[in-house]
Amino acid sequence: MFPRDFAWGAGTAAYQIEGGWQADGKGPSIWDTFCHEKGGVFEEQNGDVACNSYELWDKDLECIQQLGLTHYRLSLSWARLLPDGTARQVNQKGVQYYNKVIDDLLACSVSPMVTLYHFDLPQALQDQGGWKSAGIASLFDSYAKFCFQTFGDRVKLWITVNEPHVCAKLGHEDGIHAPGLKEPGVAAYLVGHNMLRAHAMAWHSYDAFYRPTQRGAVSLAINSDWFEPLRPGRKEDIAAAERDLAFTLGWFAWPLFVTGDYPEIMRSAIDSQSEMFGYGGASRLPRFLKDEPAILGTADFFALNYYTLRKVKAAGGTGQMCLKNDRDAEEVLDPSWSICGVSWLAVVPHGLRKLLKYIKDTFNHPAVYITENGFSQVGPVQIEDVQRCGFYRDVISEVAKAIGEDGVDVRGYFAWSLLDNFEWADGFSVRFGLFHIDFSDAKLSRTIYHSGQEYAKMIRKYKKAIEMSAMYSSSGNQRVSKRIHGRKCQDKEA
Ligand code: GBH
Repeated sequence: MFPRDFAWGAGTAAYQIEGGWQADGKGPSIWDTFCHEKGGVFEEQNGDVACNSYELWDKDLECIQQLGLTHYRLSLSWARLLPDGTARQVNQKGVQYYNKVIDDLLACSVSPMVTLYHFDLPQALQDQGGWKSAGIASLFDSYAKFCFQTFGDRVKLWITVNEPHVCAKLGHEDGIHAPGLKEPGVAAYLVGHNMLRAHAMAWHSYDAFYRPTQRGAVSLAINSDWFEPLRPGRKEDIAAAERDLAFTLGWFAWPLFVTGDYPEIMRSAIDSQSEMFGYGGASRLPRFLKDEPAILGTADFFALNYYTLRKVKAAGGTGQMCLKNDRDAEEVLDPSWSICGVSWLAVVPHGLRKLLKYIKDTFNHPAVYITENGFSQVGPVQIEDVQRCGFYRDVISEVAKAIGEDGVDVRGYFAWSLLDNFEWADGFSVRFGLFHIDFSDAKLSRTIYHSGQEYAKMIRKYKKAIEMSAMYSSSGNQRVSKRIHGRKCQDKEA
């Protein structure tokens, strides 16, 4: 079912794995500050050392090879490359580190997918207003150009910003992620807006200056659950599910893929709540300006982070002007779903297939990469993680159905995560890795979970099938080749 050149990957993010928080001239990021200020993270843990991938990259590479990945998704630490966030001063040691990572991957026939921003703004830029300030977009653009220039000869898949929704809401509304701001109902929309502007500027820079020679692709990673009405016959629940989709997926996908502006459902909900609360002035949801680079069409593929499904019913206001109140949807977990580790993560693999179909139908059949999907463990370590093995089998078969039966153009799947790592506000207590790390042991040795072996097995099986089909087609046996190739091949023949 999986097409030739399908990307089998796993992902990580700089702050979650690298450590070396002030090694070799790296500048501080907002996560360094957030963790060191205490109070925001489980047991006051921090990413000062994390998996120490800054020093143990060779070990990570062994893990990647052991899985047989074709792709590896990593993020660059902005403050490791540009300590004060600007290109005025480049940290060559940082450049060397990522050059080595990228070169080593390519030498092992693994393609890098590189995220420019995964939650870790240089503190120096936060001090100037961070993502709330309009000027951040051109600062990000300069950083992006620096990265395209430096690494783009070898990196062909780029993610500008990871999960703007999470940065906006958790970082600026709830205050549970860095920079820890709690400015409900206003800051998150502004931050999301500036992230879209930053992304679009970087995409236009790539398109004009780098694409002609580098020939890569650039997108922004959107996280979304799949939402279903709790009572499918009830109009108000259907509307609540639509609102939820608009406020998560639509918030970023509508501007990029549909209209160049936010979904109308979202704007009208926000504006009518503003009126209710007597909030004067301009809409809390900013408008894109005509004289700025266009947003529409600035995603070369759809990058989706999917974790779970929610059933939704109409909520009734919270009494406070905030995102939750604007969304006005109450999310319910079906008691029949098992919960893995964290409270928000119900195991519902079929939600991914439904979301993929929705993306195909709504956003004009884009190429899709599933840039994150995973399953966590909390409590006693289980190396024999039977449940997670089943999860990966199930979710990958849902992806196969999305491709084979629904005709979604899925180009790749990235498990989250390669390693157990620093899980943001949950510290090291929540483990998403395909490899286990004992963080109390100074060696930080990596041990494969059974689910890692299971994933490796699936990748091997895929590679075998591709190899066989190549053999058959070169010997002219079309019928067998057709069976192995699946839909893609039939399409080509038709
Ligand atoms: C991803 O976000 C991140 O990109 C990645 O860095 C992270 O390690 C991974 O997920 C696993 O969490 O705490 O109840 O307010 C996934 C999307 C959205 C899922 C926010 C958790 C928090 C719910 N996340 N959500 S709550």
